[in-house]
Parts: sequence; structure tokens; C-alpha cells
Amino acid sequence: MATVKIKGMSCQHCVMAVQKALSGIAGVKNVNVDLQKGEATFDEATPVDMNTVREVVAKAGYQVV
Ligand SMILES: [Cu+2]
Repeated sequence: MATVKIKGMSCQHCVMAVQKALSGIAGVKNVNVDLQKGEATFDEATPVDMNTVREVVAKAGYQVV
């Protein structure tokens, strides 16, 4: 399981946006976004490039830290 810290989430809408963005990445499964902790966890069905994760999260309007 991979864990990424995400900056900029402030409400449930943000959680949904990040969850949707991450779920769209090839190989990413079982995304769970924790607003309180400001982090997201997911399983990798195939190896996932962290740069892709960064890009996708940035595109959604948030930042991987
Ligand atoms: Cu929000």
C-alpha cells in the first residue's frame, strides 16, 4: 500500500476530487482519502509512477507533499 501526503484539501468535496483523480491512474486500486490526516492511501495493482500521482493530484488542484 502506498501513502501520499496531500496539501490543500479542506472539505468532503476535496476528498472526492482527489479520490476520483487517483482512481483514474492505471494500476491504482482501493483509494482511500483521509481529510483529517491530509493523506491518501492506495494499492498498486501494477507499479505506479509517483510523478504521475503528483501530476494528477496537481491537476485536480491539490499538492502532493
Ligand atoms: Cu473542498
